Amino acid sequence: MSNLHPDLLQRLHAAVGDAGLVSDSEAKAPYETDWLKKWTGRSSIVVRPADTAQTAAVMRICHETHTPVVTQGGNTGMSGGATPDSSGAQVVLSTVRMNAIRAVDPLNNTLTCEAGVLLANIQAAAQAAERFFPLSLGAEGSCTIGGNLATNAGGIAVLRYGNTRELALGLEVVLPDGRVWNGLRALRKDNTGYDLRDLFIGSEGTLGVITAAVLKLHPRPVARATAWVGARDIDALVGLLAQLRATCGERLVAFEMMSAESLALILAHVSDVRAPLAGEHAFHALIELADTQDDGLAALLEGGLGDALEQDVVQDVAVSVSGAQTQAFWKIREGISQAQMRAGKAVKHDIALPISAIAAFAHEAEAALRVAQPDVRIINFGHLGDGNLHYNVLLPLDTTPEVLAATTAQFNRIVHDIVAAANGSISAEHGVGQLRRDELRHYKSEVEFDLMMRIKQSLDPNQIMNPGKLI
Ligand code: FAD
Ligand code: 2HG
Ligand code: ZN
Repeated sequence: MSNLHPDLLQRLHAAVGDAGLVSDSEAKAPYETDWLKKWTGRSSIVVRPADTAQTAAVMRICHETHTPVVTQGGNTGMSGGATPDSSGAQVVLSTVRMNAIRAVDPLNNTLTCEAGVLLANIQAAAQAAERFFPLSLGAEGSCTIGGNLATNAGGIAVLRYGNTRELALGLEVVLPDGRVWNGLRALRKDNTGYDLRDLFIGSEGTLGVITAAVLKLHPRPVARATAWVGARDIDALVGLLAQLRATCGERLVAFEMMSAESLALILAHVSDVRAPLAGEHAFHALIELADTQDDGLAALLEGGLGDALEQDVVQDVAVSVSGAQTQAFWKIREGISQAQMRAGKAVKHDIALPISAIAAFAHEAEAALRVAQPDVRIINFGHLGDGNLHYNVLLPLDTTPEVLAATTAQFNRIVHDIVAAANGSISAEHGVGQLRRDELRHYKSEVEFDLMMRIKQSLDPNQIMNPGKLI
């Protein structure tokens, strides 16, 4: 702890007590490595405030002592945003102890909670009140709502309900200097000036610490119909998506896509999963409809997919006939991150494009990558319904850090240039973090970057919030 300001430890201890400090190296270790095991840093100390007042006290101290702070929720992020650097000078501020659901208001359809509440616990609290909180992602048992807000997480139901941003009404934020902004308003309309809430959503811990939020609840769907389909190419799936949107409207909740190579990877590396269709197909989709009443939802899906089969848009369809089969389909989809970790080192691209540009992108990117490396292993999957592809490239497990860095730089340029030319985004849902920080600088216009820098400078003049990330 040699880099610590002389009286920092004593002041932090006074602010959060014994239960709020982790200083032992072994106990700190889990906070210093990310879920992917891609980044490892070294913190000076881990601080775990119990509430907003303690968070404010910690931030005041860090502001006064110019101590850098890395906020961490569930540590499931995929861009290295919550990992401290290797200097040993950064404090990790963990929100794990701020885990209270403060209120559920079924009449207003809102839930107010602290930032460290696990996403799965919010879903359960909504369900207990006969309501529905639609944010859903593979890490929902470990990620926190604070992390979801800070990354503006997407997941599998964006098509119907939007990103985390669309699910938040109000925020409470501790600013870098320790002041508390109480924006915990449970309003659907509030045009009282600049939208500070939306500034903090997606700011990845670089502008302040989100300590609490008011979330929107939705009516609870009671009917669900799920299917797995196989198609010849991604173009066909884009066509099917348009057809199902037209016929199913708001009832189409999820349209997830994966290539044959992605499916093969999951089948090889995840236990207790089976191929959902008998034949071979170049592309697969997992499709789900849901509604608050069951007025023939399964028939609607079967009808739509039957038409697609007849028109030869898709070549095979399995409509789930039981809860167990539905779960089995989703287990395949949710195994993809684990499978990639087990099989190799992934160069991850988290891109968004207009859905109409997806097929052309996939063809162009594959051709360009194959010119660079003929046997390249493309793991193309993602949230096709939102135009969000995880267009990853898998390298062997024994790839050295030097080769990984060089290949990442080369493949980033190829993939991101094609994305930029189509007016897409190089950072769709996982956040920029440290993974895409330099890429962001490369692709943001001078004007956009300048505006971001001015915002950062005015909120965090001492540059203590998550240095080295995002900006
Ligand atoms: P962390 O990893 O702890 O932090 C992420 C970022 O948010 C960091 O920059 C951190 O500094 C900041 N932060 C955290 N809490 C706060 C706070 N209270 N105030 C201010 N800043 C804060 N993401 C998707 O979008 N869609 C998916 O489908 C998806 N699937 C996933 C599947 C798996 C198996 C895994 C492991 C991850 C997946 N993710 C997905 C990524 C990840 O779960 C999300 O980014 C999630 O929102 C991170 O939440 P967290 O609490 O773990 O945040
Ligand atoms: C998903 O959609 C997640 O499954 C993880 O966003 C993506 O592993 C990845 O690259
Ligand atoms: Zn995703």
